[in-house]
Amino acid sequence: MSRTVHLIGAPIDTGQRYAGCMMGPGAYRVAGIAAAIRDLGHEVSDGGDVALPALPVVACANPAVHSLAETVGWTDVLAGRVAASLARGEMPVILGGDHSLALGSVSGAARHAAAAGRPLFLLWLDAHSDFHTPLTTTSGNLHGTPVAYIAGRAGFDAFAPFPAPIPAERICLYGIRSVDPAEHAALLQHDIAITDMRVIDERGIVAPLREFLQAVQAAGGMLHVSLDVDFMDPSIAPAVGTTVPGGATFREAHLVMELLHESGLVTSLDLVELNPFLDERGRTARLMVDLVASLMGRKVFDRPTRA
Ligand code: HAR
Ligand code: MN
Ligand code: MN
Ligand code: MN
Repeated sequence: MSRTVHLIGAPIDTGQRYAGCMMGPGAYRVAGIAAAIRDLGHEVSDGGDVALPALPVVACANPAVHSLAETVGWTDVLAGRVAASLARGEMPVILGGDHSLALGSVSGAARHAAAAGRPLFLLWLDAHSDFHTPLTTTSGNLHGTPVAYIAGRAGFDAFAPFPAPIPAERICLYGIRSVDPAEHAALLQHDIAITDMRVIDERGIVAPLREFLQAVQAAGGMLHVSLDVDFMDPSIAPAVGTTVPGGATFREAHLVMELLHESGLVTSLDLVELNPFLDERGRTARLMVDLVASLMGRKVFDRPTRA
């Protein structure tokens, strides 16, 4: 199926403390993301990079939190851009930028899904659960909070209320291997299914994902995929500030993307946490572009689609 893909650059690095994610959109463009998608028969437009609006005046009771006003500003502008792209019938692909951008991109997807009367599902491919609220984070890094915002947890007073919070059973955290104690307690209360690396080791990378995709399909849902560079093992994806050993291998990551392609269900995509300043001769940027190509239909050998 041929798609119309809309690239949205999100040069955001205020969600954490390593400078460099702001160069992510440029690195994806240099690595040839538009051509890679176009070569697969899709249309691609590039909306350029979003700009930070005038900062709102906001406050948070947790003194550890930093860059709150910037994060609220990015969230507002990205939500609008993603919702507008979906309303045009496009598949928005957000070129990050750290994971705080998902506060905005998923807000935009949720706003559109609510208007379209369709349930929104979320696949979170990440080493981290990102389930802190601004009140529970000890690092103060808001890239560790988007899943909590999306699930409708309290503590996000500085932000616009999340449009139609996603119920726990429509959220799938995949590849998880770093969860803080406060996140762990909250996840248990929210009953979100966690496919952590232990589950993937036991069951393989395919079975849990197929189950989730079948649920999306059965509900006629939209599917937002948020791909964090640290979903992959740092040995193949070193360009990230928060490396955690034991991540997905090269083939596991591609297989996830190939299954997503076959499902035909993905309606929007984030590429997050790439820090080109930490890369080795562009290999992580090129891996991410190749993964996007797999998600958009690149195959080594084109056999008829499996039943
Ligand atoms: N849980 C830790 C914190 O809140 C680490 C969060 C890291 N998040 C990302 N995105 N790198 O997944 O600081
Ligand atoms: Mn993340
Ligand atoms: Mn992560
Ligand atoms: Mn709940």
